[in-house]
Amino acid sequence: MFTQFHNFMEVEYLPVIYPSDTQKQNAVRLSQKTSHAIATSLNVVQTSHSYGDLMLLNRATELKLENPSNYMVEMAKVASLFHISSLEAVRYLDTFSSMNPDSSGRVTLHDFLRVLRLKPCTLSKGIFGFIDVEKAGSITFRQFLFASAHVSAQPLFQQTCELAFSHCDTDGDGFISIQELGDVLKHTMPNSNKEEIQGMYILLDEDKDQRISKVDFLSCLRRNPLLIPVVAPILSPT
Ligand SMILES: [Ca+2]
Ligand SMILES: [Ca+2]
Repeated sequence: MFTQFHNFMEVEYLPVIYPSDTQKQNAVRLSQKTSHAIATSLNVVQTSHSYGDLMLLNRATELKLENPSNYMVEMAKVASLFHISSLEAVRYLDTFSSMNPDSSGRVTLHDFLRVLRLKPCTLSKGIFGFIDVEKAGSITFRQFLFASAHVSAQPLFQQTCELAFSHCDTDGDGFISIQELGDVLKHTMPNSNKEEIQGMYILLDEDKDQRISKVDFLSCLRRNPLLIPVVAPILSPT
């Protein structure tokens, strides 16, 4: 463009947008009205992309994912639906990226299970099926993010995680031993072998000090809320 002798451009002044009484109280509504006016003038669809999408795009590029634009999710909408921050969305992208998405940004059951240290069983396939709303046999980042954020946005999520910890720590010493974890997985993922239990143990031990504290446990579930049914079997009193 700058090698041309002449460049022509057109400037269109949009009408001034005045906030209504409601919009004076709510800046978000005013911004929606303004962005609608801009989108209409440009003859484009108004979307909910925000700076968070740029963060996701940049992270996808850093992670060398093919077609990084596959990982934009209209972050403003996601944030208002599930109250998650852009940083949390970027963390979910890091996890999703380790599931080896293909060039169209889709992840298979096999890679999903590998990263979450799950074995193929009724429960783990059910979790995947919960994300795979289109029943396509593979999931996108948007679906993974929506499902994870939906679970962690449940009002009782934090309380359920804390109860799950107490339930797992049967001897009450403040840590979950591999034996205690094995007892829980026996119910949720029957016939888990030593290696599979060890895999879940390593995943839950966030600070890698060879023991699962409550902090490890809660932090791992915050980052991987889809694991809650695996570590929280029946919490009702027996
Ligand atoms: Ca214990
Ligand atoms: Ca630990």
